[in-house]
Order: sequence, then structure tokens, then C-alpha cells
Amino acid sequence: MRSLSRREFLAQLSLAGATTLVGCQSSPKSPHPSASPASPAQALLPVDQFSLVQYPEKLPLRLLTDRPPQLETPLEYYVHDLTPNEAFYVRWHLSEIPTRIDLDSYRLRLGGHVDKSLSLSLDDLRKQFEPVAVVAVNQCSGNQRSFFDPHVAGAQWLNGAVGCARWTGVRLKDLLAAAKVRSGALEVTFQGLDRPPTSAVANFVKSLSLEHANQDEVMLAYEMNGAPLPILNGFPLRMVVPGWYATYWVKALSQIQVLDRPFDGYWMKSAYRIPNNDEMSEAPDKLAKDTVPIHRMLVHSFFSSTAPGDKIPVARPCSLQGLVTHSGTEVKGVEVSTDDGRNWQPAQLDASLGRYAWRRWRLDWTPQQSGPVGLRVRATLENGETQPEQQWNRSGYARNAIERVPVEVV
Ligand SMILES: Nc1nc2c(c(=O)[nH]1)N[C@H]1C(S)=C(S)[C@@H](COP(=O)(O)O)O[C@H]1N2
Ligand SMILES: [Mo]
Repeated sequence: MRSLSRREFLAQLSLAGATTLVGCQSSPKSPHPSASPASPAQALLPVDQFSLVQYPEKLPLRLLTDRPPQLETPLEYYVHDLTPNEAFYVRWHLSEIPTRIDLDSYRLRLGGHVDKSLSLSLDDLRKQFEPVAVVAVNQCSGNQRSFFDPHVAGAQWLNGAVGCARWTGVRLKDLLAAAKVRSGALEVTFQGLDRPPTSAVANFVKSLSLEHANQDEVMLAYEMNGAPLPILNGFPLRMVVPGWYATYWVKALSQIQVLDRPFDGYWMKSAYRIPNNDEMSEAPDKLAKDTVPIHRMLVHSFFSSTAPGDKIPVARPCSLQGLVTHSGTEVKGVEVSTDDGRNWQPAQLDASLGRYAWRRWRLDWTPQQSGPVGLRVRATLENGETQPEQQWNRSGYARNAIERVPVEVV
């Protein structure tokens, strides 16, 4: 992809928005703002239950918290195969986030259990290492947390803490090779420029095993969809860990440390842990004793065309669609039920955008009678991994139960 100037990029977005048709809601409109913003600069109206706010370089997004910013992508933007940078969700943990970065003084430092520590400007990274690109899904561990029953504390995301982008940058393994990792190295840690308000809160530091850090697909990205990263999404450089939840995708990356021992920082040892089983699931009255750091994304599918409470006209063709997220195994099939799970029909799949991308599904449906309907969707991967009816954990992570979207045929 040729890199676009910001103005050209915005122009493309508004074009895409204006020509894409979604959903089949009758009026009054769904609680979500209407699709196809005429121009990305044009503010969408705030709608009932939540307010939209506009941050620098961003379209109006759904506000969850403002310090630190947690901003959700409204459903309408999931018409795009690559989520526009301006609409991409935002999640930070610490209140002191970078708001201005001077590229003259910015350096990425790599040190620890290596023979040759590195200190690289963004220009050095671009010039000294081979550029690579991947289309990959970035999904917060807490995406869809608001749907857990019983309710779980934490940011109450709907479906919008996920996006898919084309990330361009350099392979982490090429930097590790340049630094000559010493034998006995075990793990690699990553830290950005954000800081806690007081020393009582731990710096946001994440780790990967050295083996994972050396996989081909693990990257440090300086571009997102052909443009520099928005500051809220990690300018000038962020980790991209395809197939894994976004908690490892450290933003405004400034320090990489190679360790010869396991890392036991707060954000690995205490936070972002899940029950140690394939379903990442436990029961509220029988919490798992054994937990592990969250890792690969579980398969999950959702409706991008349709929101709870939508009114769908009777006897008119309605094109349902949505997306499947997963950790990098081919999608075998997607099934949709328009009668609350009694009958399931295969949906059509769009062409794959790449191993780590999401996959769009579509199904045309002409409802025959009016009344309330429960829409459901479930995806299965080639390795047999599929979505369960029930799944729950105390932190509200990695939700992948089969969703139900209640709508009204009118
Ligand atoms: N430096 C830094 N990087 C971070 C975080 C953070 O708090 N600080 N949060 C992580 C989490 S939990 C998520 S979900 C993603 C969100 O990425 P986004 O804001 O670009 O959507 O960033 C990850 N990288
Ligand atoms: Mo997250």
C-alpha cells in the first residue's frame, strides 16, 4: 500500500463510508449512530445511553473513562475491513499518557541480557531494519465485558474494543538479533512512555517469552493503515502481537529488556490473568485456583449490521453481517440463527484478508412475521475450536460465548 497523506486518507474514509450500505433497520433508528458519516470531521450526535467525545486525531467515539482515556468504536465503523485510524478504539491504563512526542529525542532502547544494547531513533528503525507488514486484529481482553452475566466490574465495553488494521514496521526478532541475545535469556519485557500518577501504581510493563518474541509475526509498528499511528494508539511505535490480546501490544514503546529470569511485574503476575483452561472460563461460585497470563484470542463472532433493539421491517430482505475474530487459524464456517438458536444456517464468508485478520460473514434474511426475534451467530475454526453457550471469568476477559442480539421485526 502506498502511504497516504493524512488529507488523502481522510478523503478515502469518507468515500468508503458514503458508499457502504449496512443493516436493515426501519426508523426509528437503532441506538447506535447512523452509518456513513458524510465527512469524518462532522460530529455525530450523542445518543441516549452513552456520550460520544472527540479526541485529537479521532472521530467521536464512545467515552468509557477519560483519565486514562478509554474510547470505544461505535458499531457503524465495522463496515470497514480495515478500521479507520480515526475510529480505532483507545485504551490506556495509566493517567499520565504521552500527548507530545519529539522525534528528535525519541529513542527505543533495548538492553538487559544482550551483548550489544541498542538505542534507536525512529529513523534508525526505518533505515536499518527490513520493513514488514501484517493485517491483524487488535482486541482488548475486556471487549464485550458488558455482556457477562453475572456482571463483572471493569470497563463496560460493548463490541467496540476491537479493530483490524494493516501494521507496518520491523520484526522484533531482527532487533533481538542485532543486540545479540546472550544464552540463558528467557523473557523479554516491554514498556512505553506512559506513567502512573503516583509510585503506588506499577508502570505498565508486559512480557513475552523469548521464544514468542522471536516469532516472525511479532512486530514493532510505526504505521497503521499506511499512516503514522495516532498518538492515542501508540505513536511513534507500538508492539504488534498477532493472534494475542492487545494487552501485549505496548504503545509508545520506549524500552525493551531481555531477562534471564521470569518477569514478575504487576501487569503479568497480578493483572490480566485467566483461568488455566482452554475455555478461559470458571464459575462464579467456583473460581479457578490456577490462573495464567492471558494469551491467544479465543474465537468469537458478532453482528456488525445489527444492534440490540433494532427494528427490522417484515417481508423485506435484510442483509445481516458481522465479523469473526480468532488467533490465526482458518475460519471453517459461521452459522446464524434467526430463531433464538433453534435452527442454524451457514453464512457466507468474505475472502480472507490474511491469517491474523478478522473474517467478515454475511447472510441475507427476509423475516416472514413481525414480533421479537433473537439473532445469534457462532463461528468454528478449522482446528475445531468453536464458541460455547456459556463462558465466564471474574475479570471479564476473552469473552467468546455465542451472543444473542434481540431485535424487533415490525
Ligand atoms: N503503553 C501502553 N500500551 C498499552 C496499554 C497501556 O496502558 N499502555 N494498554 C494495552 C491494552 S490493555 C490494550 S487493549 C491496547 C489498546 O490499544 P489501542 O488503544 O491502540 O486500541 O493497548 C495496549 N498497550
Ligand atoms: Mo486491554
